Amino acid sequence: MSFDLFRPLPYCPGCGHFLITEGLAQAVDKLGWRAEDIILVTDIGCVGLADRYFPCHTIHGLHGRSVALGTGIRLGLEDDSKHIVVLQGDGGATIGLQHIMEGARLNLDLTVIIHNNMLYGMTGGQSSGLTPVNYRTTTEKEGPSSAGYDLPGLAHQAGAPYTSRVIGKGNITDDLAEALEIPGFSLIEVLEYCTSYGLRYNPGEKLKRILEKMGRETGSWKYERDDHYHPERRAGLSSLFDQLAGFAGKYRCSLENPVSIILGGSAGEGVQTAARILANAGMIAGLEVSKKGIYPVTVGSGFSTSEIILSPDRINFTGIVDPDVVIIVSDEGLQNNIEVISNMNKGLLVIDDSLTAPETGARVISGKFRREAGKRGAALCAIAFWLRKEEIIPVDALLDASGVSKHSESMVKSIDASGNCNK
Ligand SMILES: Cc1ncc(C[n+]2csc(CCOP(=O)(O)OP(=O)(O)O)c2C)c(N)n1
Ligand code: SF4
Ligand SMILES: [Mg+2]
Repeated sequence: MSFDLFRPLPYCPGCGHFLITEGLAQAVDKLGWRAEDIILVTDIGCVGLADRYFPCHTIHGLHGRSVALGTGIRLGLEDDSKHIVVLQGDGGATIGLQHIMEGARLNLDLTVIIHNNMLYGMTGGQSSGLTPVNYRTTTEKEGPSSAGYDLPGLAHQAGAPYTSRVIGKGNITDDLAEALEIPGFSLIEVLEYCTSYGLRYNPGEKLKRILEKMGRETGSWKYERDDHYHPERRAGLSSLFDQLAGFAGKYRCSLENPVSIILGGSAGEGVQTAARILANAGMIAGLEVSKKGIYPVTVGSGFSTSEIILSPDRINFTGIVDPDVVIIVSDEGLQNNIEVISNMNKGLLVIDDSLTAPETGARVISGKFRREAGKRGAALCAIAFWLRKEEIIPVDALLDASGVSKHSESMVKSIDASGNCNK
């Protein structure tokens, strides 16, 4: 099976990240891994642009925390046949160094691919903890005076069964495949250029020469370890999912096809909570459910949107391109979703009556959600209003799901208010 990248890739011309991204796809092909068995975790930086080009599970986290995320996935996954691959820059590796050391020490089954272009590419070429002595950067015109970390060396010392360093030139597919294949923790550092900053400030510098000046070598370093973490070690511990187990299938639901819902409102107005309650209600009605939250990093201001899928069958793709239902309870939610609504040529738009629905091919119903349930209750009220009309799942399931919340009383009021929302 061919593991085709989506193209074109987003990097600047000549960027070393091309070689690694292409090489990784080829290495996966070489190993015969299936896309659904790969979980790609990407760090912040230009390195993190890669995830949307890989046709597998991807997670993009905070700067320096990709190894921590990979660790969480490994520890939480029952299925240890999944391959967790972390893509991180030298900047991310500096910020999250301890996570790498812990992964190596505990011998977690992860592969970390360090894109070492020796500086912070995405933010304009600042020095990182891996910048070599005298390698010129935006922040150090003559380059640092102290040596950057020897990452493969440190991870090796911490107990990694496999670490390696390669120069990002030619074809590195086999080097990547070797690191990927290792059971347990592996780290491969690829030394490469950021053409926009690294080469601009250090014209003519050769990667091989840089390495020589550092007194470091390419190669691989190994330990024999057969103690990598296995999910069986968790036997006897409870999982957060256990808390949901008792609810499953409590209500009957006759849904035959998946329903995708976009809920849009304002931050701080209970949108994500309402979406979670709908998702939980779906689960206690015996459905498969996915829920995503989309909001600005400021969290407490701006829009807040959630995407929920309710399905009688397994959900393989959690994206929503063409929603069946869009529920909008504030102007910020409307503006954030206006393009999706305008592109709808079927489905349903449920919108607060204080707002003007844009041109859309969807059927439009408006209701007095903000007036009846207040700004904090409007999202849940609108969901209940929709459920009463379409009977996708019983409103009782929504009430049940609200009952476990610490604000259950006000939530039940919001759901009850949905009976009075007709204009
Ligand atoms: C904790 C934190 N600090 C700083 C930033 C700002 N930031 C975003 S990308 C970036 C540089 C990334 O450099 P690197 O990890 O080497 O990746 P590259 O862009 O070189 O691929 C920085 C500093 C951030 N997002 N989070
Ligand atoms: S800024 Fe540097 S690291 Fe980022 S894509 Fe361009 S060349 Fe690559
Ligand atoms: Mg970098």
